[in-house]
Amino acid sequence: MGRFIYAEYEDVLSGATSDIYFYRTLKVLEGDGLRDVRVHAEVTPSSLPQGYRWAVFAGRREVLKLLEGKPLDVYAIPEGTVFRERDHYGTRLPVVSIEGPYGEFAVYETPLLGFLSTASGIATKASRVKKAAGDALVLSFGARRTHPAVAPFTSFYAYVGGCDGVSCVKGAEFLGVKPMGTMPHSLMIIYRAVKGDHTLAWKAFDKHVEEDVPRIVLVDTFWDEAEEALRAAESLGDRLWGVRLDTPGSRRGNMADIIREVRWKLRAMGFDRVRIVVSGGIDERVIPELRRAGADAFGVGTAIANAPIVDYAMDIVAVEVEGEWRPISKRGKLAGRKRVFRCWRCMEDVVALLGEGRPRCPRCGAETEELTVKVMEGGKIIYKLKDPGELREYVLDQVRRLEL
Ligand code: PCP
Repeated sequence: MGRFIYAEYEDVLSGATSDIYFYRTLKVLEGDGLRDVRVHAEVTPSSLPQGYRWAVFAGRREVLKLLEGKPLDVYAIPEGTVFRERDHYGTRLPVVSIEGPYGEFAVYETPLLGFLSTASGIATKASRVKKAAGDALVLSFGARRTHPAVAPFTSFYAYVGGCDGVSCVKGAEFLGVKPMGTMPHSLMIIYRAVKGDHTLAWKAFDKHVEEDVPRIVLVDTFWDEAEEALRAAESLGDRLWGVRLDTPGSRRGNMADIIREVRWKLRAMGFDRVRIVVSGGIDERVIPELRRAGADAFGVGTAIANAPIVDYAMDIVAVEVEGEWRPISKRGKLAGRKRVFRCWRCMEDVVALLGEGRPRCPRCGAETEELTVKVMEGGKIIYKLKDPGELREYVLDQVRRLEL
């Protein structure tokens, strides 16, 4: 049957996932000895997903891996930076800029934009979900909702965006964290079929699974959630961390009321410390009401794994001719090499042309801080990549200060 239909690491690195018209462009330029014309190309957001006022810039580390070793200089804003599509004056933000012989990176425009648009989409959705959840736990359960080859990538950026944990084993490995999860309905069904009692699965989980794994048991497989939750609390006592509700769609009349009932029954019966984990169709819109109803944690799959992308475009905005950089761009784009500056007090950005002074914050007049940093010089990565935990904190710090 042969291998799965996906691109291997080497395929991406070789540019095999690129669009054919970049190869034809290279052929044309080579034909006229223009392959190594030095250009300055920038990546800017064309649009954010509908209703989004900001997005999380993500995927830069993959872009650096792609371009590493090529005679290129790369400038970019820090990964995890929360940004608006345009600065205070309406100029689109150059989140990444590449400078060097065009022939060295022409074919990488496709994978480069692919990395940035998907990672930013996932991280932004995760941060919106986490913002809605506040201090409630958000677990990324999306590995089954995306192509297995990118499940680790999806988990990585779900975590960077704000998820507190991921269920995907390989994703957790890339993150350097322990995978987190609960139990599937299949476990309950087997105990019911073979031993005649599905609640034995809770005991069996407690008996066989490592001590440091929180005991979160499923309480919606056969009976009413509130009844099963009480049984679980009585059955596992203090060893029970929480109960998971993944109520089937056909039974989800009013999920908030179901949670309220479970919460009340546990409270009335002296098990109020038992947490309620909810999964199935969860996103930032439904979380506030479920939180108010008593949910303590959320398992989120589809909403984050199939997050709408952040639509980026890459454009040449300057060409070096006889040793001089000439600003030039297509219609609709702004020519010239640029830098992004930010007033962290007002979370206001200003884009300036290279060589222009440091702008002042258009709101408070304070000096701004340059966000654009040189991250690659002559193909060598010159910037220490933040570890995922640090990145996550950087994202959450900014998101806490913004409205959804
Ligand atoms: C699914 C699984 C995922 C949840 C739902 C993600 O439950 O537990 O974590 O849902 P979402 O994509 O709507 O956000 P089931 O399909 O019932 O699977 P299982 O029995 O394995 O929990």
